[in-house]
Amino acid sequence: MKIIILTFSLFFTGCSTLGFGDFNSGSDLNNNQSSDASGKVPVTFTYQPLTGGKHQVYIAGDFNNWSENATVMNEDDGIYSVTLFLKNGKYSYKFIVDGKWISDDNAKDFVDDGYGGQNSIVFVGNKNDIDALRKVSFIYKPSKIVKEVYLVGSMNDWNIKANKMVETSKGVYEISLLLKPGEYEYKFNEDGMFYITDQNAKDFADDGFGGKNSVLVVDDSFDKVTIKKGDGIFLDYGLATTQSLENVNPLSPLSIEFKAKAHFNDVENILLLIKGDQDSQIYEMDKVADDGSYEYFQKIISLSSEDDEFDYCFIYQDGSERLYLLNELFSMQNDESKYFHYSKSLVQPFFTPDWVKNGIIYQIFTDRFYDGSKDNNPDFKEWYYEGVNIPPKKGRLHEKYTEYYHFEDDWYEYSGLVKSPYHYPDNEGHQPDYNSFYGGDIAGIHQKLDYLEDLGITIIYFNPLFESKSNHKYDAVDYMKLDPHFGTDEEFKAFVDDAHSRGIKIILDVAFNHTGETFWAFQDAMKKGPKSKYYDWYEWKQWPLPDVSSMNDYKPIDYYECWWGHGHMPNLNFDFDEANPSENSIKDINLANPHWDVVNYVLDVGEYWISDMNLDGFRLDVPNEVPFWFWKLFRERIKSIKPDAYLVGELWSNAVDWVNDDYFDAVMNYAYFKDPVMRFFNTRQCNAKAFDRDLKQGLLSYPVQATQVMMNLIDSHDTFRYLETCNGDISKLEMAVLFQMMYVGTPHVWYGDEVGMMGGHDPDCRRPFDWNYSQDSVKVSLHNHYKKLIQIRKEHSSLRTGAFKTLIVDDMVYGFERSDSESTIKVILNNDTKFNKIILPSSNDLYIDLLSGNSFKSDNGEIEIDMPPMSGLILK
Ligand SMILES: [Ca+2]
Ligand SMILES: [Ca+2]
Ligand SMILES: [Ca+2]
Ligand SMILES: [Ca+2]
Repeated sequence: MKIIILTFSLFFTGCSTLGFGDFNSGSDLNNNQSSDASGKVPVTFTYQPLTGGKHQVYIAGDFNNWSENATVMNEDDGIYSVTLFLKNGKYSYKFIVDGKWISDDNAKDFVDDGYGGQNSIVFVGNKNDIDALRKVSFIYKPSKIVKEVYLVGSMNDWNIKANKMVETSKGVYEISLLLKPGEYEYKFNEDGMFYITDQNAKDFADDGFGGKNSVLVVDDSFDKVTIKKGDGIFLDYGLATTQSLENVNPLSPLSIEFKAKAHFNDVENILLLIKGDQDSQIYEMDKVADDGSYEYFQKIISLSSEDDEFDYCFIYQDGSERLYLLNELFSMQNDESKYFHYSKSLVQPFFTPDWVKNGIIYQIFTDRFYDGSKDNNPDFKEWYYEGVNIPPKKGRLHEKYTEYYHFEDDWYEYSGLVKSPYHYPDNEGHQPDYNSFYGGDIAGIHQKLDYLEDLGITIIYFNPLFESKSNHKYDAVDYMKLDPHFGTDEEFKAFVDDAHSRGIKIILDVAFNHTGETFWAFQDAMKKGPKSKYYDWYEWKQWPLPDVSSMNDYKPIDYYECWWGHGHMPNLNFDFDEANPSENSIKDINLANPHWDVVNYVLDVGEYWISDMNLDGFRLDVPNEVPFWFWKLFRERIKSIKPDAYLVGELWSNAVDWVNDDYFDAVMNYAYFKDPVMRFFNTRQCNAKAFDRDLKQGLLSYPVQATQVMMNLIDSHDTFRYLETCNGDISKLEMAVLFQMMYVGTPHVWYGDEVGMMGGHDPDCRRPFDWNYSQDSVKVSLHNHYKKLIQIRKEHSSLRTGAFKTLIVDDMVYGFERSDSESTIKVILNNDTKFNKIILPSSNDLYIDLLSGNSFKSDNGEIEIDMPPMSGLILK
């Protein structure tokens, strides 16, 4: 057990991280010893077994190529040790005790070992020196003409837009980065679409998709960049100099947030200078957070009128020097003519909907939630099912390219979702099944509205509802038609009205990159060819199409642009001048040649669902595959009809380019919610420190009003179910949900997670809802856990829109605080397999745990709590 003591007096202003553990110096690494002629110093590693008797102990690490048996540790008086001669540097290692790999608990630092555990780290020499950033340059010469090139890799969490390379000479792209020593995997990305391996790399690794990542080891051979506070030297590398939401963000018409960032530990403070008509005001900015790479400063200024205008700049101070952040440049000289200018017309306010800040989202895949009406179940009589609604003869499978659309009579029979018994064998198994239907519908969801309301849901997010051939409906026959097997327009409108009357809003998933092959415009083009009015709604490469039945290697993408090569999802042509995918990267509509028939039609589709069907927002499918300029028009149209509509993009990595007043209110928060949650709570590949760092990157990347409406999901229709990944360990899900309901951003529940549903790769994660859950006490208890946490969130505005502050990052213990003028709540999560004792200084005499109802009394100004493994506290 570990004792974790919380000392409030040690907080910085705003967010900070603290963690105290009982670190004993077991393996005593004396780094002050003099080095020998080869520059190596002796380093002694020690291991003390927990149990007596003889053991076989080895050490494996970077220094011996992780050999299992090269370096033996010898026993003396029950302690095993070995002394190695190592050059200055950073080394990972583990002990191997009787064949078992274990980390050295007494190490000063740890790193994920990639297998769910941790390697211990030893620094030989000066840690700051070893860990100093290095200047690393990347060069890439594309083999064809491209518009943009990005460096994408582990250095930027595979964020596609983080590091754009600059064309330094014709056809040659370069970028220099400051990187910590370590190993990085990366690729180059052309035009936001094509990933290219750097063939000039010294090493390669499998990329998990059948290709190779390039590998770069950043070590002593790269130039060191030392960052120091108080030395009068500034590092402005990588800091933005243009006016954007990242540095000026109106929180309300009269309250303007200014933000600036500096490299970690580089500057003493940052000032905000506001130049008025007569005199200038200088404000010291508050340091509000750091993420290990940067420090973030903030100052909120109140205006006297929303029409106020003024010039401003930021002043970085370090030692006796000042550095001015001016419009488009950093300068050691003050230059008033280059100040930024604030006016309400230049800095468009970006407001996100309050109902989303206060909401709980529930995502429904309609065919699989509840079958409320047998009358509308699919009978496959539509023209597009002709020839694909006949089962193969007994004992046979379908030929390639043929499908069998069918109905499953048994709601709980989902084996076909893993392996279709009807499909042509592909590779070793059978293809999964997107063509089987269970009959779920709007009537069913309407009948279960009480269930959702009781759970505490306030927003329903529907996967597409358009008439479509498949069960997932991402292949629309008609964007303006509700699938008749889901219900009639009247049924749907009545459902929406009833939901609204209960305070439940509705958002719809829309896929505008591609239609179905059954879509009327595509059908017309297929029938009439280039003579069709709609032929150019798509991008053709060859016409006519071949006779598929006589081909063995038909690839639709050789004939027309389609989504990821899927011929039944042809891509719409938004821009006459540019082909898919390069039409997507254009932001300025003046640089595009819009296909107005397509554009206006799709805008009308948005209007239809938001107006005629009275919905409240959209989830935008693959928005990075549709032009930026289109989304700007889309936002304008939708917000002109419903100013508080919610627009949320499906973007899996950092999406700062998209989250602003031009495009989306938020994104599905895979990058800064789901991924860290999986690593900390589910696969347990990271500790609280890394978890906190990943969360902070999200909180600090986006404006606060966007972080409050991020769709914080644990699962979706595109992922394995959380419980599948952790083999049904409910306690791991309970911990994640506890965190989710207390954290910044709108909690999202994928239908059925709340009753412990399992399921792997889609479509297996889309199994029919388990309505038998009520007969299983474990599932009922999980359901109640969700319900209780949702209630607690609803009762405390601090959990929805309050400030966030980290309290504890200690190995697997994580604690944070949410606060506003109404309440302060401390959440402590012992995500550990052992007991931990938490000691809180008691500013309160009494804390109540809102989850269990237990109270904790102060004793001598402290409150001591023994936390069982895998448990959480919500202290008020
Ligand atoms: Ca400095
Ligand atoms: Ca039905
Ligand atoms: Ca085009
Ligand atoms: Ca596209």
